[in-house]
Amino acid sequence: MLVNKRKAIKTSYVISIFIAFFLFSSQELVANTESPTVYFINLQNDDKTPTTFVVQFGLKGLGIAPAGIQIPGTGHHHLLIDYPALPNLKNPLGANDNIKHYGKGQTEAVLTLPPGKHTLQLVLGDHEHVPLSPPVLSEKITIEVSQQTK
Ligand SMILES: [Cu+2]
Repeated sequence: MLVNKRKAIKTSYVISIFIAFFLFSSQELVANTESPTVYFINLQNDDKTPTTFVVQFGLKGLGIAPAGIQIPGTGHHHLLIDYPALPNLKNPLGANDNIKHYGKGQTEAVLTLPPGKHTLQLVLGDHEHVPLSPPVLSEKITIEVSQQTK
């Protein structure tokens, strides 16, 4: 009888370890499946900036790799400046005044923009500059740039 009781305790102990392990691993799963996010660290919507200013790029849930280097779960930053809507997210992003590539893996940039309102949005692209699928886009923010006063 005592042996059976001990066996029952041992079994329930083993079961609770399994349950704890299962709970732990399912929490890990939740953490890993949280969708990646890209965001501006030092700017938010309606901020005012001088004509030359620093923009810091934040990224959660993915890594940064330079353009041309293919590592799963990584990409590099692209900044859309005054881009009317969204570029075609299936093709490599172009490079012009409205789309800046940070293909060395930069996580910040110094911008100089003319006074007035401008929109900024981050897009993470893969080693070939193609936006990730599903897309990893920041909020599109509007900033007001004004001439520095001395
Ligand atoms: Cu690129």
